[in-house]
Amino acid sequence: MKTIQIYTQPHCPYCHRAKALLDTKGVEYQEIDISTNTDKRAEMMQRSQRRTVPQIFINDHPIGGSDDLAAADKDGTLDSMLITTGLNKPHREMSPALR
Ligand SMILES: N[C@@H](CCC(=O)N[C@@H](CS)C(=O)NCC(=O)O)C(=O)O
Repeated sequence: MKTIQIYTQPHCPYCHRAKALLDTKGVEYQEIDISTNTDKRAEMMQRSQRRTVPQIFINDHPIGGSDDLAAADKDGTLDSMLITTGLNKPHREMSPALR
């Protein structure tokens, strides 16, 4: 399944910034709060080889943190990745009224 995953903690400004950027793209993402889940924290560190939040993955590909996501947005890499993966178009059931 094509997914965007973001590991976060509450009260983390970088996490809020990264999620706000993803929200501007209109994409859906899975948020994984590691604040109360040591298994998920270990999973994040193992996958990213980093210990800070947020950590973002697009189709299992490690993007990095909020600054990395912003840099990828600025240079166009993020948009290309979302288009290539088809993640820029969330599949939603069309309302019968619109069919
Ligand atoms: N440059 C990183 C900074 C991330 C960062 O500093 N996150 C804080 C929480 S807001 C953190 O994980 N601090 C714990 C630590 O530094 O070990 C980014 O853009 O994601």
